[in-house]
Amino acid sequence: MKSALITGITGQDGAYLAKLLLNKGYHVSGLIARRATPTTWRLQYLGIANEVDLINGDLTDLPSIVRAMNKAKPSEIYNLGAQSFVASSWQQPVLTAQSTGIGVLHVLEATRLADCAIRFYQASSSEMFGLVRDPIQSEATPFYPRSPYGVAKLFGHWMTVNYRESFNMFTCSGILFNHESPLRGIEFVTRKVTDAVARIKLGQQKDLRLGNIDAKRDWGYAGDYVEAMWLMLQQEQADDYVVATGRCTTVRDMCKIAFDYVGLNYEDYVVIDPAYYRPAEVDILLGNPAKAKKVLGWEAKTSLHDLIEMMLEADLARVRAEK
Ligand code: NAP
Ligand code: G4F
Repeated sequence: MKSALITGITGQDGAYLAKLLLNKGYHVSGLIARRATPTTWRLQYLGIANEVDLINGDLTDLPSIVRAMNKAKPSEIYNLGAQSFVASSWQQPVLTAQSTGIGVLHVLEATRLADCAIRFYQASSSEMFGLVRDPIQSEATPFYPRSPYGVAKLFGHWMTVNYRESFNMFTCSGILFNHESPLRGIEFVTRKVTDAVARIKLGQQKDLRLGNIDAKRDWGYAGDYVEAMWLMLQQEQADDYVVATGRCTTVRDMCKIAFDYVGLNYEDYVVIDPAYYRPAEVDILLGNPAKAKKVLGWEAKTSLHDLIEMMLEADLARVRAEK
């Protein structure tokens, strides 16, 4: 039986990936950081909380990762754990550098110490393109990060490449563009919008305060994207891949899709609040997933309309259940 260790198993992608791997017959372990309140709600939502082995540890604590590796004995490791909210990375740059950047090195080192044959996946990010150097970003596009988060991800990305080239390890970096789902954290813009639209529709909220609604993102569905992660580790050669839909939309138009779905006009509810502007913005991200399609046979299946509808239905159900 194949065995996988997932860091960040309590996050959006960790939960979907755990479900995918369980369905493929893997034994799945996950590194879980100690928190004061439970963090397994996503695993419960997907009905898999009792099917995975949760091992205590923290990305900033190398010995805990070494212990987790010894316990899980994985053939594949997926490093998804990170401080992943870009806006927070200006408020907590050191914590972000330690978990999102140095944390990658900890997991790579723990892998090298345990067994160089273990296959390693790193959750890299389109945020590394930042102030974009090409209108459509591919694996060949130079990086120009615009946030402490982007800088930390870039460190993790190059460490992943370096361990492949230095130690001949099977290390892959997935450069994933934004991907969302009903399990997305509430502070990210798509989920902030779908939660607010549900609350406004059901009479529990009056308006929706947003920052830069002219920003453009290439949004896909997390359930599609975890398949690309798994496919990368099943190839003969380790490599890096852009994972994206190849289409981008403004935050404004994404809001319109969400409000239209419940029969409301977004212009009546959206209030621009400069408190949500970022010190340095990434104005546009648009990925070219041609290599992932050619080599992995992967392509995004879910349209932005279908994704927003899926998220809205889940948020409408949640808000109704709160009543
Ligand atoms: P997420 O929902 O924010 O999940 C992050 C996970 O990391 C959570 O399980 C969190 O644990 C864990 N974590 C944070 N700090 C940790 C630490 N010090 N030690 C151990 N675990 C820690 O993020 P996501 O959307 O699933 O994204 C997964 C990965 O892909 C992240 O690395 C993210 O940066 C990257 N990424 C995401 C996207 C996207 O659009 N979603 C795009 C590109 C790259 P708690 O539950 O305890 O907080
Ligand atoms: O949803 P966001 O916070 O996602 P962002 O910053 O693009 O980062 C996400 O995608 C990255 C991949 O490119 C991941 F690596 C990262 O971990 C994360 O998952 O913001 C999207 C856009 C930004 O331009 C932001 O300025 O929406 C704009 N925005 C406008 N008003 C807002 C808001 N974002 C948030 N979170 N909240 C607002 O009120």
